[in-house]
Amino acid sequence: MIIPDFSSSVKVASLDFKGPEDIFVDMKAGYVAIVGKPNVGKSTLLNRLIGEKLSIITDKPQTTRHRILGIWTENDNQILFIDTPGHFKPRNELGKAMQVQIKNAFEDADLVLLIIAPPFLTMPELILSECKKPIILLINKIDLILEEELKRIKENLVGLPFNEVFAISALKGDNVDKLTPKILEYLPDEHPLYPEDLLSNRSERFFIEEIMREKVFEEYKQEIPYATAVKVVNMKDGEIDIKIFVEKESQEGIIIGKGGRKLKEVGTRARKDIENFLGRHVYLKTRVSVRKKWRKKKEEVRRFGYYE
Ligand SMILES: Nc1nc2c(ncn2[C@@H]2O[C@H](COP(=O)(O)OP(=O)(O)OP(=O)(O)O)[C@@H](O)[C@H]2O)c(=O)[nH]1
Ligand SMILES: [Mg+2]
Repeated sequence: MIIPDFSSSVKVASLDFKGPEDIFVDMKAGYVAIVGKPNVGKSTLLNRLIGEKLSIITDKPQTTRHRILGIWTENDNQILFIDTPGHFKPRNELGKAMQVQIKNAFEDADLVLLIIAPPFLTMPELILSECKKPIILLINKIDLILEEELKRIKENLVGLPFNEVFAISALKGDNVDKLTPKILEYLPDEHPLYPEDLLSNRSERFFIEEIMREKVFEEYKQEIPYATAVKVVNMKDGEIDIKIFVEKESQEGIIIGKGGRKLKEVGTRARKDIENFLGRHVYLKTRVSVRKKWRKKKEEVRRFGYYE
């Protein structure tokens, strides 16, 4: 990762230099955490703000498991959006790790975007009590909310500690363009922290694993997506070895399907998206492996990279 060194340009400007606060007076940069319950549209919003698919999106809750940085840069201003897992009560070590990611995102953030959306239009009390940063409330999925209902929701917000409220549709784009100018008002005077052409700090490997996980979430039902973790075990000369980990032998069978047909189908769909993402052809080799009750074991959860 390259972080630009601005020290030489500061020296050039030293004739008019009055104090440290003058240095970056025309520049804004900072971290903005996107938080809310599962499935409210956090990742959809991140992707729309950045204009690229960085975070995977499915119609199932608890899709996102990591903090995912999306870098927005315009006219020397930089917003570092952090997509987070949904806020829920954890039932295993994976769930706990996901909740730690939210806590860390809060700590890093200069501003929080708290999203609510139907059918979860109640306030996530826990987030409100834990968050000490300015909060912009986003009422998402307005394409699914009747005008009357929206009016009622807004009336119920009186007295709650929000700095701003926007009603948006992350999916359709309604009002999303109004967010960035408002967000910049809450960020410190600071120079860009990342090169302006960078969109994320995540590796190719990470995105490949996430694309495969998205296909697993889309293709399998019930407990299977949740019991699955994906790792790229090798990447060389256009050949990618991927391992899909599950918790039980019975799940291994379901993933593979009769005669290996299901896994082949999932692999093909993942390969197409991976090729699209990388902009080149790849050969994908996918295997399935059992890691008994990995979600209950802190060490396993850590090994899969969910504690960062
Ligand atoms: N109708 C409608 N659907 C939306 C909107 N925003 C997101 N969705 C849908 O809501 C579902 C969940 O979206 P995600 O972006 O994955 O939600 P999330 O909050 O990141 O979910 P987790 O990662 O599981 O916490 C997907 O099916 C999206 O297409 C919206 O503005 N309108
Ligand atoms: Mg998400």
